[in-house]
Amino acid sequence: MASFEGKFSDAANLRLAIVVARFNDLVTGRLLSGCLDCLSRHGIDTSAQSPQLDVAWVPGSFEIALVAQRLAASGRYQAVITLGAVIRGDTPHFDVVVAEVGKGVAAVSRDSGVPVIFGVLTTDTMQQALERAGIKSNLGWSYGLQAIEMASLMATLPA
Ligand code: INI
Repeated sequence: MASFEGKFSDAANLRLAIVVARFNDLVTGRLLSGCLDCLSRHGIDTSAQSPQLDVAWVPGSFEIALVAQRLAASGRYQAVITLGAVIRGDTPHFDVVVAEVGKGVAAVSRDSGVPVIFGVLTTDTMQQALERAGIKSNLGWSYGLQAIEMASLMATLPA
């Protein structure tokens, strides 16, 4: 029996990309900070000159999947992390944005074979979003960890 699992110890060799939405940047900026903290503490160079990490900013969560698709298709990254915040109270088209980004990110990951981490918060209120972006915990940190785990796991699976 083969057993496959990702490791967190070889992250220093990874090349990752993050796609982050500017909409609700009070939230997404905090998610990005938490994510970078996780990556840095696992040995990834997160400096502005880093050869290991690229960050792409998009206007809103609706645009995340398109840019994630381009990055995943480039073959340069072992994982792509998406960060966004869609807040029901802010928009009558909440459901449209959520459906687009959710289905879009899943399709990009499946079609490209590159793990694309779904780090888009969907909440009813700004308070709930902020609680998940640093006031209580910072899910950006978890998304970084999940990217490292998935990149490592994919490298161990049969071709
Ligand atoms: N984008 C978000 O990331 N979060 C939101 O809550 C949101 N609201 O409220 O509308 C939002 N809208 C912008 C959308 O993602 C696109 O950028 C825009 O429609 C242009 O295509």
